[in-house]
Amino acid sequence: MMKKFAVFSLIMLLIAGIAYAKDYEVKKKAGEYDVEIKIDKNPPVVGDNNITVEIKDASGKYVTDAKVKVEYSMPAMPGMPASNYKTDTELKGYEYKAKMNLSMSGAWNVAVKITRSGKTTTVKFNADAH
Ligand SMILES: [Cu+2]
Repeated sequence: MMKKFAVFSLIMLLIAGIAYAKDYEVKKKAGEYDVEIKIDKNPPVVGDNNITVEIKDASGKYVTDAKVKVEYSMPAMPGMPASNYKTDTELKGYEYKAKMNLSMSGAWNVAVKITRSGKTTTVKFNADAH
């Protein structure tokens, strides 16, 4: 009985693992929010990447009245000045969507800025573009 359950769990984990592998995902707690960020390319690519942000408040409800911006940058490196980009997101249902154009391969610093009632909460993560 236990063994069967263990095998079943392992299979479910494998399926979940495969399902998760398709998007680049970042889940973070930021202030009072649970933020889930997905990039449709995994790994992110040089060129256009679609980024989706989902925000839930402390009670688990989707937040749809925030202003969400995505900033992405790469520090200066030999032969390349620092690059800084900023884009607004558009709310579709409960997902904030934007397009990120990564101009070169390497490590990008991404900051998702959530502004609501005059207060800004930032979620930072790295995206390694290939
Ligand atoms: Cu660079």
